[in-house]
Amino acid sequence: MPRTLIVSNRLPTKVLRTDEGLTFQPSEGGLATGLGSIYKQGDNVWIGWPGLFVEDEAEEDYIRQKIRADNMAPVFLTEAEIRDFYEGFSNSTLWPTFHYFSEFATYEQAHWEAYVAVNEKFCAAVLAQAGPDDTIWVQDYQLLLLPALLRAARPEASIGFFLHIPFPSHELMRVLPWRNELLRGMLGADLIGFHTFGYMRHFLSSVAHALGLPAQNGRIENGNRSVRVDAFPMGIDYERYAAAAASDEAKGHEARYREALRDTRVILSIDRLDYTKGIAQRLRAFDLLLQRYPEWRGQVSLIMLVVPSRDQVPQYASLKEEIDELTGRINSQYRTIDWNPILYFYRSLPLEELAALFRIAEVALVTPMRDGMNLVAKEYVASRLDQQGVLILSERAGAARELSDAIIINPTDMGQLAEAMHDALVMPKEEQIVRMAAMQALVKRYNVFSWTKLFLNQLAYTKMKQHTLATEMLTEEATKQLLAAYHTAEERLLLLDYDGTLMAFQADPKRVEPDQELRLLLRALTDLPRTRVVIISGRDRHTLEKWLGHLPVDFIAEHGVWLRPAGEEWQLFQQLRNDWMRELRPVLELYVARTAGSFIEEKDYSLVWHYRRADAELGEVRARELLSHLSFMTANTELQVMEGNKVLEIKAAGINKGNAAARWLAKYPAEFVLALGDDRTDEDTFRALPPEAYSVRVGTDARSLARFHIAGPPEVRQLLRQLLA
Ligand code: GDG
Repeated sequence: MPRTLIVSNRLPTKVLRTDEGLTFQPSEGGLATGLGSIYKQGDNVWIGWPGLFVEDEAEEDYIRQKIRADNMAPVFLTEAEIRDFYEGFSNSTLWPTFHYFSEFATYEQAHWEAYVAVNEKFCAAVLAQAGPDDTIWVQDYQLLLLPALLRAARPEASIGFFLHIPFPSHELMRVLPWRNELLRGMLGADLIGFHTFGYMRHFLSSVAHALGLPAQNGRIENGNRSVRVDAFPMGIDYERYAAAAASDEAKGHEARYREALRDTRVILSIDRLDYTKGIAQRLRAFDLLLQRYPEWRGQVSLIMLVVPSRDQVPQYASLKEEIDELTGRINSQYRTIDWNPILYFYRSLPLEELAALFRIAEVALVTPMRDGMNLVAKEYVASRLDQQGVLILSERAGAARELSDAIIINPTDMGQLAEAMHDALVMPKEEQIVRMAAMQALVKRYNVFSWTKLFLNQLAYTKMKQHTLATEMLTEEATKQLLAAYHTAEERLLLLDYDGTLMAFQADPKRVEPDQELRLLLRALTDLPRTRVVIISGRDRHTLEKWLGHLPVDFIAEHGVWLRPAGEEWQLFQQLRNDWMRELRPVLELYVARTAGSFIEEKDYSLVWHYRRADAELGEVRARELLSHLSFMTANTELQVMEGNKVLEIKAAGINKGNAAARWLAKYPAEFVLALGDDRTDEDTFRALPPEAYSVRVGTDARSLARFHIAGPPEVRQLLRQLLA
């Protein structure tokens, strides 16, 4: 029975060292709740760090045993690993970079090495548990390398990855010396999830720029696997927050607060201490509110809960000082004997007190500079049982993509933020209710349980799709069968595509002249008895003739426009026209003018626009544009537009390698047929072949009509050499 394994840096339980020894506290984080129903089931397990340094093996064993009953398995980190992997690379390199605070990022080789080592450590811990068909769901930025490490060891496993923080623009990503390794690490997964479409777009763009892998419809072709990328905005356990807000305990706390505050109105903010949260900016905006609208003095208090975090890191310590100082200044400036502008708490509170704060706050300020999602915004919404209250939300929190009924602000625009607070305080109740009701419906429906289900279902679906679309690898065993069929056959036909199959791609298509090795190989193949070797290519006949004409091979050129059996003259497949070129060439020229690096190739009966050398992303965009432009211009004509590998080709409809291959087979029937090709145009060949033919797709994209696939031109040559043996 396949299992589901959850892997995250921290376990959903906190182990603390107290005077009474080690204590275990279940964590109430959103993720722990959301995945609770998954990891606690059957043999499933959650693997992660228990969150403290453990001195000896006896303690390790104790922890391991204690949490095993709750379906958890620990990964222990040394003090050096905590420093270099956790505080170092994770929190001082990735965290600032991914949140657009590059100026705070450090680039320490030693931290990187620790990051690699700890990801390997996690990999070993997962492998100790995982079977070949298990589903493994890796969480967050501390484990970006883990999917690929797992993939190498468990090629068949279903691996999901979810990033809880933003994925930044490639302009930030590219600053990291280890960007390619990080991206490749993530691509080990079958499904990669982000909170928003924006993060997903940034990721796809990074992958295209840094690794040169294109994506279509959120699918990246990576090696022999296609990786799905999608947005899964994480939700909360709505009922839990609604119930907490409705509890007698919360009501009791609220009554006490109300008594102390009398009729002062409350604006609330809750964050972990972090420079990404915009805490200081928020304080300045509150100061501005009191300056611009003196009538609020004595009337409104900001309750600011800051949860201690990472205070060993220098930036966090100085941020703490800044907040202390600002709060002190504002309070001392405006305070009266019976009113405090800011009620500042630097600690964490139990859930019921949090619920009481949510209840009492007429306005919630969630104004981070950057935030992957921000669950506090959703928790506030779930806690507003009377449907009143106003959420002020930063446009740079992932939550803003969903909660469009909040007052959305730019957190650096202090004036806008001050006005938003004023507007919120004077917003009519009816409007508050309309907005809050809409947000509640959304937060309730897209909750953390539906998030979990959606991700895991999508992962299962992605895996299933991979299986149904993928061709089988041409294994040693399959090669043996192929060779046996080849040796016993009376007549043998080899249909060989040229570019990408016999020769690797070059930036300049004119540079792909056959090398000595290939010429000798083809010569030897044509010397074989009862064997026809056909070069079936999209290239023009002149080039093929120049490069290979001296060999006794057959040619199918321009995707089947021209045919030439060895030793004979070129023949047209059928009568064709090319007067359309005059009209369409200027269109292609327009795209060349607009797309540096692209160019036109003119053949006898077709026109090709090449964009391999253009900027990867721009090339893809222009190709889409040109395709729709051309489909409009070629509607109701005899022409068709074909997409190849970084090319678009316009040619007569009905001319394709498949029709040419079929004709060839009719004329020269063979018992053994081997067809090798690497792109979409070769799929026509594969489709035209009888089922027993050996069709082999070359290259990293394994989705094909071919029966088998093989890695690349070197493997193709090796296979062909085996025919000579
Ligand atoms: C990452 C991303 C993304 C806070 N103070 C207290 C307390 N909390 C709880 C809140 C909330 C959680 O902590 C913080 O929510 P975040 O959304 O900031 O989550 P993180 O895990 O820190 O951050 C973030 C998230 O992952 C999920 O993908 O939204 O963008 O950075 O649940 O209520 N809880 C209690 N006392 C407190 O004093 N009990």
